[in-house]
Amino acid sequence: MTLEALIFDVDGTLANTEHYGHLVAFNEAFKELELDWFWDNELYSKLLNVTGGQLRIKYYLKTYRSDFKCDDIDAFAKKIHGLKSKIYVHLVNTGSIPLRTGVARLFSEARAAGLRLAIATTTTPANVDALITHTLGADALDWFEVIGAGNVVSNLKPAGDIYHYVLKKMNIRPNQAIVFEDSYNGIIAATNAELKTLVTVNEYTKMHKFNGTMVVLNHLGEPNDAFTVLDGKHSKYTYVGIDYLQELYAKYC
Ligand code: XBP
Ligand code: MG
Repeated sequence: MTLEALIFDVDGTLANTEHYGHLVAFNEAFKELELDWFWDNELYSKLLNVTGGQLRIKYYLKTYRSDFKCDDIDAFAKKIHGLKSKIYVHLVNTGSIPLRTGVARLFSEARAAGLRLAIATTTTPANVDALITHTLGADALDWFEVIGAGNVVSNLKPAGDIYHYVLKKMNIRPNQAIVFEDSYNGIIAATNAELKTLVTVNEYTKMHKFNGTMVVLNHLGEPNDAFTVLDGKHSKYTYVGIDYLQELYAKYC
């Protein structure tokens, strides 16, 4: 078997979307709807254990606002989420959310090497489209053979469904791909689909437990900005390029 494809999570992996995008947009939506709710970083870090914005809102209501009265919680969460998604896309389109270190370079190297690219995320599809086109260019969506996003599957991460969906669409086996993730839920999802992961942590996930991953890094690195290995074996490489991925692939996949 040879390395055929790279599959990327979006939130927290391609960009720090949670901090600069989702959290800001949730709070802005609460304000516009005149709700006296405010999610600070500490609370959001806990709420992130629940994937999917609508499920996160419902979890918050159940856990922290049990006094809140509402006839139809599902419809209310949907309304808040709809507004939040619009605000999020606006934030992306006004340049509030840059890509993380090494992401644009790796895409470019992977394309030059003929690797197939895909996305596997639980976020709303419009969010992915906005982030990719705003940060990488209008034609960049075409770089991805499959964009598995949102509720295209019924069970969000940590279920493996989104990864099974992407593998099926690409017609490849788990041992032909490497996954890029940032969170515990993401690792579990990929592992449930028998995929091997390279993790780049962020402020919300650096304390997560990552069992069974190939390597955990602080970011993908650049030729002039070395990554730090947080868990896993060191090698001669200091940034994630195709040669480093081939080394990991030969060792773990
Ligand atoms: C991302 C998520 C998403 C976003 C919000 O998880 O959990 O729910 O926080 O997106 P992952 P929506 O990175 O593992 O895919 O509000 O559009 O659901
Ligand atoms: Mg993520």
